[in-house]
Amino acid sequence: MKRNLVMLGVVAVMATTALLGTASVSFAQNLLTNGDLETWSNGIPNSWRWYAVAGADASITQTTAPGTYTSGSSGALLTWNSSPGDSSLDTWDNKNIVLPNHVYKLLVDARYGSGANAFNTTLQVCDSAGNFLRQVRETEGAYMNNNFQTFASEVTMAADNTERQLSTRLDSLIGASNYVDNVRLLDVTNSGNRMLNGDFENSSTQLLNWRSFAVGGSASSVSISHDAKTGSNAALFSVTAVGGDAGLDDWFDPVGAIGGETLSVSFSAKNVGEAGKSIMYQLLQFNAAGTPFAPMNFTATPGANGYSTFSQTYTMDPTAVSAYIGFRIVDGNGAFSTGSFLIDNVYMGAVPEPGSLVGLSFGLMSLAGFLLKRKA
Ligand SMILES: [Ca+2]
Ligand SMILES: [Ca+2]
Repeated sequence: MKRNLVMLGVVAVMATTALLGTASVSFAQNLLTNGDLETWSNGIPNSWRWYAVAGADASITQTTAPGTYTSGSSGALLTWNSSPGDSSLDTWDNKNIVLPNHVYKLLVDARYGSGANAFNTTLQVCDSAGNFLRQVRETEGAYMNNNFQTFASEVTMAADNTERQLSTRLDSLIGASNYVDNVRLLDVTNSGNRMLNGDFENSSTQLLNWRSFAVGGSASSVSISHDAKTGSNAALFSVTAVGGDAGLDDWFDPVGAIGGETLSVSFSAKNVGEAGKSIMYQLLQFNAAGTPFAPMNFTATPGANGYSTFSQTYTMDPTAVSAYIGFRIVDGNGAFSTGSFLIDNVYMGAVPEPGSLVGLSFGLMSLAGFLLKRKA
């Protein structure tokens, strides 16, 4: 989960589903054939390629025992013994045709098997003839444990016609084995949440791609709470000492953005600490060189009795390729402060998060700005 990869145009999001009021949202469909690893032939999941070359000592096994898969009735155990060579489970022979200026999100369920803590997911970007151009590679080894977690990444295709195919690749390449299942490649350009793990449901114990930080004498903590707005998990973010900046953000994996588009941004939060404190949330976009544009700061003041939802629209510069959101805690004067908040359902996408469509379906477009005030 490295920022330089993101600057190449990485993005990811969870698919959302909803049918609310008179508005319907089309769900992003899995573009992968047999992404759930249910059908196999000759020891290989159909539509996938397994290869081990140049001396690589690696193997793949269909798994059906409880706890070794997350969808249907089977998954795969991928084993890489320490050796030279190259090996992976991938879709190189069955690449997905993709569209220019579209954002694609990869989701992979994986858990530790044995050996080293090493596991990588890669989106390989190819031209229309299938020639390799570049890749977005996420190293997830540090997050692996004995429970399945969902690892996410994202890529934005170039605006011209040069990038037209994607291959999905899973590997570790060193002495490690991992269980994998339920691999999904979603087009999140026009629907779906582009945030990676915006609902904090991808792991019951870790924040995964979220970053928490405290500098200049500040102290903060972040953990998974089960007092959630939706699903089972939310982020509990607390600042216990103030000296400099402290925040919770998606710095390592900002969402993929398309120049000139307007993104819908929303999140839910609850004050579980000192009264009178607010969340300052910052929106920031970057160009292809990784240069940030001027940040936009907004203040939200959730109450202590239940979650409140805040939303905003965010228009991209014509040269922007990614968009960031970060949360800080401030006092009534807008200064960095101690405090404690639960945050859930962080959403950035081309259309409002499905829950907001109730308002849209009745013409209440003013949802954006609801309970928000622009910080001077
Ligand atoms: Ca499965
Ligand atoms: Ca949640």
